[in-house]
This record gives sequence, C-alpha cells and structure tokens, in this order.
Amino acid sequence: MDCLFCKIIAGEIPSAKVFENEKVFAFRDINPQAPVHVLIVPRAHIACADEITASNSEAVAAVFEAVPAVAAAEGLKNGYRIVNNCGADACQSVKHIHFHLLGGKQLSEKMD
Ligand code: DGP
Repeated sequence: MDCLFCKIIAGEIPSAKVFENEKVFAFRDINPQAPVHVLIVPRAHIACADEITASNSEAVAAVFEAVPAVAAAEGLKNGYRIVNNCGADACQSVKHIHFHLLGGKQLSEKMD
C-alpha cells in the first residue's frame, strides 16, 4: 500500500518520533501550526474517521489512551487541542487516520 504514514511508521521515511507503543506511533508534524504539533496515528491503516468500525476501533482507542502520555512528555500542562480531519471538506491530505495534538500556546477559539 502506498501510504506515507505507513512508511513513516515502518521507518522507511524518517520522522521525529515522540512516542510509540504496540499500537500507536506519534511524531512531529513537518509543518507545525503550534509550538507543539504532534501527529498521533494508529499503526493499523485506517484511511479516515469514516472507516472506523467495531472491528478496528480499538486502534483509535489506543491513540486516545496514548494522548495523556504524549501531552505530558510535551509539557502541555495548560491544555491542548486534538484535531482530526476527515475527507475533502476538512482538507485531509494524508489518507491514514491521524490526530493532530496542538498546544504550547493559547489556541484560537475558532476551529474552522
Ligand atoms: P491533514 O491535513 O489532517 O491530512 O494533515 C496531514 C499532516 O501531515 C499535515 O499537517 C502535514 C503532515 N505531513 C505531511 N507529510 C509529512 C511528512 O512526510 N512528515 C511529517 N512529519 N509530517 C507530514
């Protein structure tokens, strides 16, 4: 499968890793939009939120179970935002589900 994030998870494309476990890989976004901008992704390939099912949702749960550890490691004591883009209207550019963890500054109230 020709998937950029599968290649990053496999180490075929370098990334700045910040966390990994059996089910989850997290690395710095190449185009950070906040002082902390980490992408947290399941190792399992799920294209987008539209493809979450009862049989693969444990991979998504594992992402959220990793969030507190990633946020703590990044020093996000005052909060953070988690964003998932799904599909064209949301400008999803990489078709491997990923969750943007943004923080390290006061974020905008606007989310669109
Ligand atoms: P989205 O628009 O939600 O699909 O976000 C995709 C993000 O992936 C975007 O913020 C930039 C990031 N990105 C794209 N290519 C690479 C890459 O090769 N390495 C890293 N670290 N991030 C990438």
